[in-house]
Amino acid sequence: MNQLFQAANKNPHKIAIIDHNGEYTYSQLLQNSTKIASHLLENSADLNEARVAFMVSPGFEYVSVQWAIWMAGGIAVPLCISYPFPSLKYVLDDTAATLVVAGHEYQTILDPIQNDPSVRFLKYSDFEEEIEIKPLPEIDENRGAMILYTSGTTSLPKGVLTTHKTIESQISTLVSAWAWSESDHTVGILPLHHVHGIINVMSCALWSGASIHFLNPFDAEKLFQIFETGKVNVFMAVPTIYFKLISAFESFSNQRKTNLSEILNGFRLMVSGSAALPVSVMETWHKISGHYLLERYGMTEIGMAISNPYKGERKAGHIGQALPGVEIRLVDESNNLVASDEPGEIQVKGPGVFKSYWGKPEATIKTFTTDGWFKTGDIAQLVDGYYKILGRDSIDIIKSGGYKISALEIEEVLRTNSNIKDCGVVGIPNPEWGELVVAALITEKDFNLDELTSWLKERMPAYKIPRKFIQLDELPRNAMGKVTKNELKKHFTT
Ligand code: MCA
Ligand code: AMP
Repeated sequence: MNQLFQAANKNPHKIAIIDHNGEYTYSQLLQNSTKIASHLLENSADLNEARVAFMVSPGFEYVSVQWAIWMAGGIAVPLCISYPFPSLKYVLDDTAATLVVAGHEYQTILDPIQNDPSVRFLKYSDFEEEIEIKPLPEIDENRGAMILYTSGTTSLPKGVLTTHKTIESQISTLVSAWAWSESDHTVGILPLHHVHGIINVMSCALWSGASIHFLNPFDAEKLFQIFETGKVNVFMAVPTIYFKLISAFESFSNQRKTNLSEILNGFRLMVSGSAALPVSVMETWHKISGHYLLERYGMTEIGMAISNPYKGERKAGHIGQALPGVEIRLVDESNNLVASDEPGEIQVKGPGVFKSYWGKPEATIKTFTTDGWFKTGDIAQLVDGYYKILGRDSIDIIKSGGYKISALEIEEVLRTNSNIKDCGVVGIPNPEWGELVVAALITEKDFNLDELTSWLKERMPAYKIPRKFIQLDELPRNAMGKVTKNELKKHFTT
């Protein structure tokens, strides 16, 4: 990640990060990261791709630890700060993380692994101790750098391994396509265990010598107050956040609305992605801010692949064209190219594509064609030179609040409840969340649904928990006995 650190060196006195503790320059960031790298290295010269899981506050602490892991030759495994322990444990076990870093807010939840002999457990406060700065290892750009977890068509999330080179390519492509510069000032509100928050917002800003103001957790009122300081000029979010911002904006006084609209109008760039941007949201946001949101398309496995133009027409309901350096093709079920106006699966090739699913060689092989195209599972059509997403090939993948959620994963957890005999989870359209996760249950007779949500909260993050439950006598099935999810969805719309 040398280019990222070199860029930081160019602007030593510039403010890199603003968070709940204060402001930090690029020089402070580099110094702190180097010091933490020495702590991580301890007696070794190179972490040699050891997985370092870290659960620290979004802001200066997060970036310092992430950069330190990269400097010391480890693979960064960011843990979601809202996960309950079983979800964290899954990631720790799956990556076989040998180092775990905990910010002080997260020490209690990680308590159960403090005495695990296979793990070196470090508190963020340990890094405050003085240490002799150690020489940093030379890191080949093809070495592993990060593992992010993504849900898919299998029941358990898969770790997506990217290299230093992949990440640099993902960042530099966006920096140039969206004209990032050191005069930019953005806000970090997205979770830092996914590409959108890590690459598109945080790393692009830092690569460019810009400033990033972290706000955690997301809060529409607090975000508008940051906008009202007049410093922000670049903003990126998922459609749900734009929906929430519109609702908040509508409750403001006319004077505040006028003032905010003027401020928003002065932004250089506003981007939406991670899920389909409803045309109505795009239009309402345009009325508020004067901006047509730049919608783009990406995936954990590929970074960003398709984008509406920075300069040029941004089409509502469309994701744009291939980004420079990214090859895109649309194919049918036999991997043959479709006719130019026909729908097909998006397949991607390019330097931003991930290396492998961590520890899952068969899944990795299955997700690429024999000639090296990554199969996204998203169906699109090229309409007047702009790609348009039509849907996904699997009904078991749900997008809610910008998060990708596996229906199968939730079903598997539900089935471990002794009162649930069977279940079916689906996503139903919802204007705020994109899709809402809902579940049909076949339960024991006296089962009390009220306690189910708190039971689930101990087992999965809030965003995966079904928001509606219905009880059925049986699930709709086809002749083969498979649950027909399209039929099941109808039970929630009536
Ligand atoms: C939370 N709640 C929900 C959901 N999530 N209700 C329905 N559906 C959901 N999905 C409920 C909570 O349980 C709670 O309810 C209430 O909403 C507030 O919860 P909270 O967690 O505070 O929600 P929030 O902070 O308002 O969260 C909304 C959010 C968040 C900020 C939009 O979902 C978010 O950060 N999404 C971004 C995800 C993301 O970055 N995805 C990128 C991955 P109660 O009060 O009743 O308990 S995709 C990616 O990286 C690719 C590469 C790409 O293309 O970008
Ligand atoms: P994730 O695996 O969490 O990285 O989510 C990637 C998925 O999000 C893609 O495969 C798409 O299904 C979806 N996605 C991302 N951007 C968009 C977009 N602009 N429009 C529609 N779907 C999108």
